[in-house]
Amino acid sequence: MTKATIDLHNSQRSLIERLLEACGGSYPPETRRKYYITGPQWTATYQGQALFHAPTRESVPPAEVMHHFAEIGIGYWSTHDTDIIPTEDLMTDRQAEILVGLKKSLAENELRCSMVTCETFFHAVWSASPAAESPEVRTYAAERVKNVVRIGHELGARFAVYWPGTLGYLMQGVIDEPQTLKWFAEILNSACDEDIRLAKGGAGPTLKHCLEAKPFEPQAEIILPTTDAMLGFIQSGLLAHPEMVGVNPEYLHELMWGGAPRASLARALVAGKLWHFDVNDGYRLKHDVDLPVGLVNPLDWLNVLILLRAYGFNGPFNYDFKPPRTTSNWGVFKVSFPTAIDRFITLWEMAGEALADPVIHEATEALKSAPQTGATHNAQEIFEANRELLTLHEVIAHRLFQILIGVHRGRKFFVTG
Ligand code: GLO
Ligand code: MG
Ligand code: MG
Repeated sequence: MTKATIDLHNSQRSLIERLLEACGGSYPPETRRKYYITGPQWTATYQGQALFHAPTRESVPPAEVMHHFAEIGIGYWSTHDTDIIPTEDLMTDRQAEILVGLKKSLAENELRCSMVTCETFFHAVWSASPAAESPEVRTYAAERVKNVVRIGHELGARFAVYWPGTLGYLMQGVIDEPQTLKWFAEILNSACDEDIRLAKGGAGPTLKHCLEAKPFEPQAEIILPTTDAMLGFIQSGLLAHPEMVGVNPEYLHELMWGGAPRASLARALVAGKLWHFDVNDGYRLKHDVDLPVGLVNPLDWLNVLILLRAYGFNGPFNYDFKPPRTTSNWGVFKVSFPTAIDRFITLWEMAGEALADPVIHEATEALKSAPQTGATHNAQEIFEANRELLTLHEVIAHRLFQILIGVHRGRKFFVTG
């Protein structure tokens, strides 16, 4: 880079810093650290590439990512096995050396590893999925997930996540779905068995194993496309240790199939399986754009957080987003992560306000104490008794909008001209 380019970049950075400062509303690192926010290695190092896009950024090694996370106030780090260890070095002595270095970097940055996940979608070996027809692919997959469990214990993680992105097909009729599901379950059973073995050997409590669904991409059709499908799979009888397995819904993955993330989360909550949550944003029925939280659906996000606060969700919020490819390497840590966290904290606090809001409270209580007609067989009479009361639904929705834009705190808008 020439000196002129370096000067240009520095002046552009100053401009961005000045404008961010002018935005205000950011929280200090100590405040950010109070939330169970986990920063994935793969988000930080994402280079902006996609099927039709060349990379726009350099990759960022774990030690550097951890240093940035510590500065921002992100308390936890998560990783795929292959984000930190090249595929050819997995399960070798080199793996052990790399883990020693990572533990040192975690300690130096006062960071904790919250979650480990197995890459079972990128390498060519997974072209027919981890639960492929070839027994050797499946044996290798089982070794890989067992290894991830060992890495998890080594790094002090509490969660293991499995996103079986390639468990599906591009062309119809080419795989045997029930058989594939059985094979996939056997792989997960190996991970749980290994975990139990390690726990018995004194490695500490077993990990929480969380399944993550996504409706499509990279395959056209996915056999376990939604969080509901995962919940069904957990109870299918195929898993040897269903009590060790829960879900990691991802906000955008539920939108992608046209579902309501809040309702998906609610179903996982009542099943007692909502253990981990991937946070990001995007659009219904489009591909996995993984935008930073709150930039597309802030009202929906507010409502998601109201639900999670109301029902005491205490698991990690894992920042599984992709910093936009228009953002620079510098911008990933100066803009993407801090602003995404600050929007989350703001929405979390607003969710608290909504839960304490007297208007919403009174409206909700009034709906629940609707007049009792005693006419349990008369639809029209019951409807009439509720007719005016039900208008409260729209009042609640209006109030939530006001909370989102700050009117409830006296923010005013004037019509001019
Ligand atoms: C892809 C998924 C992916 C998983 C990750 C963790 O769309 O969201 O990022 O969350 O592999 O298992
Ligand atoms: Mg995800
Ligand atoms: Mg995703």
